[in-house]
Amino acid sequence: MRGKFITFEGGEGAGKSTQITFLKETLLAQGHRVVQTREPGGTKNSEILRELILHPPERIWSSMTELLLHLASRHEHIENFIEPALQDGHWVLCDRYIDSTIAYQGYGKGIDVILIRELNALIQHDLNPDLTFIFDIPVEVGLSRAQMRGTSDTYESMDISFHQNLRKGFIEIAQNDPNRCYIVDGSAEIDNIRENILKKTEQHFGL
Ligand code: Z5A
Repeated sequence: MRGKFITFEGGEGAGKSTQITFLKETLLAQGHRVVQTREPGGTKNSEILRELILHPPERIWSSMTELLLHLASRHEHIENFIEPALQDGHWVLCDRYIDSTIAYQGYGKGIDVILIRELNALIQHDLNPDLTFIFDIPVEVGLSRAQMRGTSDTYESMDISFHQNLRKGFIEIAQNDPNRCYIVDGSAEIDNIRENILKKTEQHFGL
């Protein structure tokens, strides 16, 4: 049987990586086959693109180049990891996917969202997530969590209005697709978020 595809989305430091690991462990303990992955990245080739995107060697990418690099990374990831894993019956839990492209390159960098969706359709085909958790958190809280990690990338150094636009973008994406997207309060206690996500997953898939 084909596996399920769940994505985790949101701004910086919202707690996605923490929760994706919890959900993976719970699903594995329930006897499901589960793989965890991320974008940009997820395959050896895509991880090389990730490094280029997040740490440009010379100066920041033009917005269009950056968009195309994200799409190239996704195409590799879908063809060589996500789609084969789903066909093999694995649940695929993915840290970021198309909604990040709409939020970061569209709402954040100002590229036309319709154009992004059209270009993405060329490489994504019909592979839409079955369920998406969108983590919402005040920008200052998320950024301070991310900064405490001590590493920085091209997005974390953008100004506050960029991050506010992202937050707005993610909320609008969720509101426009309520059957797929579920908003998670990223500022809640870690254990509460974990229970909430598990409950929603069980409800959504009738587990
Ligand atoms: N990007 C893009 O522009 N376009 C695209 O199409 C795609 C991506 C796919 C990837 O970075 C970047 O690529 C991303 C968007 C862009 N922007 N950036 N930067 P990334 O994957 O390396 O970074 P990230 O996704 O933002 O990860 P993050 O900053 O690590 O955030 P997180 O995974 O959501 O959070 P976390 O690591 O689980 O938690 C952060 C810290 O907070 C950590 O110390 C936790 O212990 C703590 N934490 C977590 N939850 C809580 C709660 N509930 N309370 C208190 N503390 C907590």
